[in-house]
Amino acid sequence: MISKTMEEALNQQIVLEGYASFLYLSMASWCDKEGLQGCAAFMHRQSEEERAHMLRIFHYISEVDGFALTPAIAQPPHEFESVRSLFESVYAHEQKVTASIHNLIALSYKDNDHTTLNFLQWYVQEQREEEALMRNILDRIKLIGEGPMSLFYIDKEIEKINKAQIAAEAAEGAAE
Ligand code: OFO
Repeated sequence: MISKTMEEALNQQIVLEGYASFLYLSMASWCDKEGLQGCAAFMHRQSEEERAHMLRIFHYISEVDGFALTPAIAQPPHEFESVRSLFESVYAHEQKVTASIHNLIALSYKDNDHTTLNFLQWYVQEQREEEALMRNILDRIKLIGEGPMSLFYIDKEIEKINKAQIAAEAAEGAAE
């Protein structure tokens, strides 16, 4: 059984993860419109991942006898200045999610709630990996540069990263 405060805080995290899922879906659509197929595929996969993150919390709340709420999601932006600014927004959003997970952890300690503390460890690792991935992408975009010719190479690079992510996830799934 979790505290009422924890239940509310976890429901807020559902909102954040759900927003991330829609934000990345919106980004996938923009990438498609710009002819960036590699980036679009990357964003579609990220969007699915965020939905899975949201559902993981949703199920957890029910499991510990709380009341999980479907989130009201604000419409995310659908226009982006450039690929670089798009990935900068992703990185900023991931940092926000990390801070929110850390606040949930602080609340778990305050509540002496070891069950939720244990549940949240998965998210700590996930956020570390996500932030590192986004920093890596931004570094590559900076290296390639952003002229009109660069977009093709950026897109190829993101496509490569996306395929590597899919392969890593498949390997992880097979090991489980
Ligand atoms: Fe679930 O917020 Fe990103 O990973």
